[in-house]
Amino acid sequence: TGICVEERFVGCLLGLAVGDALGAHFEGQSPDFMERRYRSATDLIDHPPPGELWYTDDTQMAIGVAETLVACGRIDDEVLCSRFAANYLPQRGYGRGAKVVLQAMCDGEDHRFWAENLFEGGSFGNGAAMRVAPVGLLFRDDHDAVWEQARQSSLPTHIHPLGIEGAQVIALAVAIASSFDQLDRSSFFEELASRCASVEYSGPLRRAGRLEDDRDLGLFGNGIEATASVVTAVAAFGLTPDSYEETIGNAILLGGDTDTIAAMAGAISGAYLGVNTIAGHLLNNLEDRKQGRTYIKQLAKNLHGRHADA
Ligand code: F2R
Ligand code: MG
Ligand code: MG
Ligand code: MG
Repeated sequence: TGICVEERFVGCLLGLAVGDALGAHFEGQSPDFMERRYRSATDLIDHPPPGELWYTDDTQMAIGVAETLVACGRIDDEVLCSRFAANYLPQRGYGRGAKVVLQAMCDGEDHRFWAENLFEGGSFGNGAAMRVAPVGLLFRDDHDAVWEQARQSSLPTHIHPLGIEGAQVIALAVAIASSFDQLDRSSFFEELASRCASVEYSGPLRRAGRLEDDRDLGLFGNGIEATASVVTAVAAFGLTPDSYEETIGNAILLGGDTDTIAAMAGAISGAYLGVNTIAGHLLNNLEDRKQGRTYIKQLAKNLHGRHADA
């Protein structure tokens, strides 16, 4: 098909934002509610809630990661924290712990103390995975670098090994997806699984590689913990790699952490299929003030410029 690399960078970041913003309408709903409201993924995509699509913390923090990579060519902890603080808007809807850590960053306080102590062993929320896609794009040609830079991008807020590994899985999925015209599904899942140190990811990733039926997607979870949403997002992409719409639609129909699962699945799908795959009626409805659609598109192009220079 020959999708150019810049289209993939733009598709990834806008695919993340559109998945987040559409999913945000349903965050916290039960699977039963979703099933009663929509007949299928296509039904949901064809009949989105009316009005502008507003993105949430997932996109806002992914913007901070991308800005850092454009400015530094890698994750610089100080720059990343200053971008997170500058972009912090509580009304975007952040995780309970993330809010405390980010407020401390804004106030110039010891945010590391909170990242280490709010939860036993640190956070394994999906907040590091939801924002990591730009890392997978910039380092797509070096999978060891993807793995290490994804870890670095997690540390300001998520130091629990399962929070970090969730981010590493999503970043690598983006890197691989952005590199192929014709994805080999079994080697995709096998590479992801074999990189993982935790059985919490490697086992489900291998099962996801054999998934046939979208009705089984929910078995991988729909929760706010990385272990209950990262594999689900990758599995949603793996089921329908040739359709961005079905991928995010199936992710959102699961209920639960819909914005985040659709953001992660949408980023992988957009990196594989390119920006032209995203339905116009969704993309054109994405908010476009300040750091909206136009800004995100330019940010993706600048990130691609960084990649081309490397
Ligand atoms: N928070 C939300 N949505 C609900 C509220 C939105 C509402 N509309 C509003 O306006 O406030 N969504 C966003 O949060 C998720 C990402 O969360 P993140 O950044 O990982 O935050 P946190 O607090 O670090 O982790 C989330 C929760 O996971 C549980 N948890 C994490 N580590 C734990 C541990 N070691 N032990 C026990 N539990 C742990 C906690 O319940 C955390 O609060 C995304 O969905 C994003 O969209
Ligand atoms: Mg969110
Ligand atoms: Mg977070
Ligand atoms: Mg969420």
